[in-house]
Amino acid sequence: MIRVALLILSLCCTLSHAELLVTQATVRLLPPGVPNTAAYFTIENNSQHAEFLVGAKANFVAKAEIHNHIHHNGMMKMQQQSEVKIEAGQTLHFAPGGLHIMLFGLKQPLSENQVLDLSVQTKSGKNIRFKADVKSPSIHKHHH
Ligand SMILES: [Cu+2]
Repeated sequence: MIRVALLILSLCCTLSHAELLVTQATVRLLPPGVPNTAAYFTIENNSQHAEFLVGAKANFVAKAEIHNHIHHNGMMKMQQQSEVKIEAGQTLHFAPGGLHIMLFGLKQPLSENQVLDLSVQTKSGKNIRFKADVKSPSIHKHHH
């Protein structure tokens, strides 16, 4: 009886306190025929230690990479990131003009409000799966 109660208790708390929590995930909707797009989200590190994002996956594209925008000779350029550090307790925003998941080679056209499955991988071996809504870009533009 006690063991069952403990099991339920531990299950509930594991689920409600995800160590790495992804929220507000979106994939940018681009005009038909544009093969590449990007995903944005907020990620919270609720653990007691730093985590490193080392990769991304999405089965609706040929390839997904973690990118950031850097200033180079007065120009904005995108660069693939081999790892992105998230400090313990830190919330990191993947947003237009900064960090993003670059999505190369869409396998099928996207439509507004479609829900897509994505995941990010950490150096510690975690695979964090999340859902992203397809949204038209609003105020900010993301140049490629
Ligand atoms: Cu990019």
